[in-house]
Amino acid sequence: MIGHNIKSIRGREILDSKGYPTIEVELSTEAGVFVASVPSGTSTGKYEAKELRDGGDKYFGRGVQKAVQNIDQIIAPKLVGKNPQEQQEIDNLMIELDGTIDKSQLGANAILGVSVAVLKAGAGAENVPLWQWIAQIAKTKPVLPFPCLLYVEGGMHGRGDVDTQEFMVVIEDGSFKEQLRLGTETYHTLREILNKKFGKASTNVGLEGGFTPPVQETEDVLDLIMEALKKTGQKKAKIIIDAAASTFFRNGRYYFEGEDFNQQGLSDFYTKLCQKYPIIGIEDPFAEDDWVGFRGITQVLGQNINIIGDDVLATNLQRIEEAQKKGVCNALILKPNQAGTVSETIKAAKLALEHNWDVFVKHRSGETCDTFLADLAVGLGTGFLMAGAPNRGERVAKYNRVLRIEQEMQNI
Ligand code: 2PG
Ligand code: MG
Repeated sequence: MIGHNIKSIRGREILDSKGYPTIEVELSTEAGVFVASVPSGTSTGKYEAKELRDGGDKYFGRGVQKAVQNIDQIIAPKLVGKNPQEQQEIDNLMIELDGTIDKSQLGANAILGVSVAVLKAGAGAENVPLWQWIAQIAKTKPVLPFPCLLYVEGGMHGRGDVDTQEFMVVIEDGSFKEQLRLGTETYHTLREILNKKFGKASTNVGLEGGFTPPVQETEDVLDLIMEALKKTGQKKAKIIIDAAASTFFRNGRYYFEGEDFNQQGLSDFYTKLCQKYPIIGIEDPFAEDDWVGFRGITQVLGQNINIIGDDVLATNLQRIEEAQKKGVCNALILKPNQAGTVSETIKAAKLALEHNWDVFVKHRSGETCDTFLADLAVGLGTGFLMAGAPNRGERVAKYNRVLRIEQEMQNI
């Protein structure tokens, strides 16, 4: 490998899918120019690495010019000349440069953008597809993921009708291409059902392309999804919900569907849902600090159901370790921007996989058309990809990338 060291790095402010600023990084080596951009959440957890925002008037304070400056003036000078295949070393260097626990000094958005661009340059230097390079450095076995397609959005992502934030469907049947087809056909079928029942406005979509019908109860949404699955003849379909419970938790109580639940009440509610519907996973059933609630439900449902930690674990190695010790959760949401570097994301995934946890690689509500997430899911062999509905370009881009990888794998 000659001449593949980093020649230049620069950041810029672009827009994410919600129309708010985010970071894009352009990194060049002799092998080419590598571009990476970072997503941003809406129902953001408090233990996530912190993105840096400018404050002030521009873009209502959400500008990322300071983070861009940090890339250009602080990170770039230290990284130019380095071998992009030294991912761990480069990530460690940025962590040191930042010097905080939550990456708030330079900004997790600045650091992750550079980290992913470095990863892409590493793959470029090796002249292999990104997923293959990820598997090489992580020492994992590449596997195509099941697509967890989003059908309905509520909570902070929808119009505010149903409190449950996300309803996803996984059809574990055939190849990735086939699963995507079946899941997408059912998505369109659900649109028809909603259109007939509630009129065309009910088929408008939320931040991640899921429908936002005027339905208040989780069970009613699930019934509509079951109707669509029945109509398309899906027998192997399973459902995952993201309760995103931190969003309806206040002073020790859960304000959900017009009721005021304690931990036991909410746990009973989920248990009933699991008895009635083919649910295989509940993401964030309790709030991010409610380890008691989490442990309880992991004990009650954990044998058969994935209790998936998102806000509660925040792709954070220490939190995952602690959760595993305490019997909290049995599956992980993997979001690179919660961790802030590629290396930490890989470590989090491996820690979960080593404990036989299922790992769900997941997008954010504010996305870009970067498809790194698809390569990450395949390369780490996590088994699951949650990239939203089969609708909205920034979501579909990730599923389309897996379709390409499916072909690439056949040719290797
Ligand atoms: C979640 C994510 C993605 P956000 O809660 O899982 O759907 O939401 O990106 O808004 O934090
Ligand atoms: Mg979530």
